[in-house]
Amino acid sequence: MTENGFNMNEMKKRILSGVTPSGFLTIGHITGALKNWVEMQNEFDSFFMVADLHAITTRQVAADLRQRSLDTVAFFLSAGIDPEKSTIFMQSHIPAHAELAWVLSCSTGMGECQRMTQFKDKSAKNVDNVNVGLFSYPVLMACDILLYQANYVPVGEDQKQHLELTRTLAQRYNHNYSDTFTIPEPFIPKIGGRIMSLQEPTSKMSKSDVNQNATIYLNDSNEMIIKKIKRAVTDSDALVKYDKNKHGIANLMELYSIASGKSYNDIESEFRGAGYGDFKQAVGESVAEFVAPIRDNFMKYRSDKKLLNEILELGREKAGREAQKTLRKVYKKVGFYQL
Ligand code: AQP
Repeated sequence: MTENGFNMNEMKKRILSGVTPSGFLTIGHITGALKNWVEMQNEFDSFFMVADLHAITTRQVAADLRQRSLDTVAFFLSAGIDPEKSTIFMQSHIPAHAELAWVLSCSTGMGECQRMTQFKDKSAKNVDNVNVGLFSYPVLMACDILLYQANYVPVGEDQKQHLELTRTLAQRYNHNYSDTFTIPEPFIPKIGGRIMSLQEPTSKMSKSDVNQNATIYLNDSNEMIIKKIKRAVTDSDALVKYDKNKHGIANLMELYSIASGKSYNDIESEFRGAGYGDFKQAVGESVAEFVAPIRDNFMKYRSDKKLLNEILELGREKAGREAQKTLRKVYKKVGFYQL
């Protein structure tokens, strides 16, 4: 077993995960996704994608989306994803995602998509743009996973319902047409803090939050990080003690723990009798120190467009080959005439 609880015997199993390039990545993406992927890539046949097809379920400015997509690849690398070990690719470079999505849409019930809590949440947030893509997003996500015959999908709590639907759709297809898809299992890493908004600590920290003070972006300067943490919403107890009902303080303690490696007990002892001001200063400095090397690496990789394109080209070849294998089987089984 490794630190995160990954089993060394799982070497041949495959994982797939992705990040939507709908904004600049946040510290939550490191703690909740990339940090785990870096470890997982040593044990699994790993596919990591930039989910640009998913990004357009909410309005995007084309030029920004193009930049953010490449930024996301650079962040994968700066967090430690190794293109020699992992397949890194852009979702829109593999047409099989959209092609399989049509096939699976035709065997997905309206009610199955309507039930998804993320659809309800995102519809509420985007009342002027409740589009069909937002509605059928979980079908596309199912295809992302099933095309690569992934055994495991590292998911946060908020994606568990989508993965359950993926399993249902795969089982249905296998039942109707004979075994085609691997049924994926959720993989919820033991380490992987869900980082909450600094301004509304009962909601997840999100890259597309309109309130810039709510989110620590991975390109924020040290000064900016310290300032945002100083402004973080807490409570009036002035007691640095871990209590999941003290949402703001619990979130800052989690950030401090991840950035410094200290346990909650150590943190409570360190700040016994101190006020929130001293605590926030220490959290800010520690988080700034944690983010700095990722930001520096990002600058280095992002300025090397040739390297990023080469990695994406390799990813397109490898992912495309795997995806085509599955799509060909599916087309044949549903009865599409093949030349
Ligand atoms: N705050 C977070 N804490 C822990 N994990 C997080 N992840 C994202 N934010 C946090 C994890 O990162 C992976 C990819 O996320 P994504 O960007 O594709 O989707 P998301 O979860 O919808 O991220 P955002 O920032 O909230 O996007 P927007 O603002 O566009 O809706 C996931 O594994 C996720 O758990």
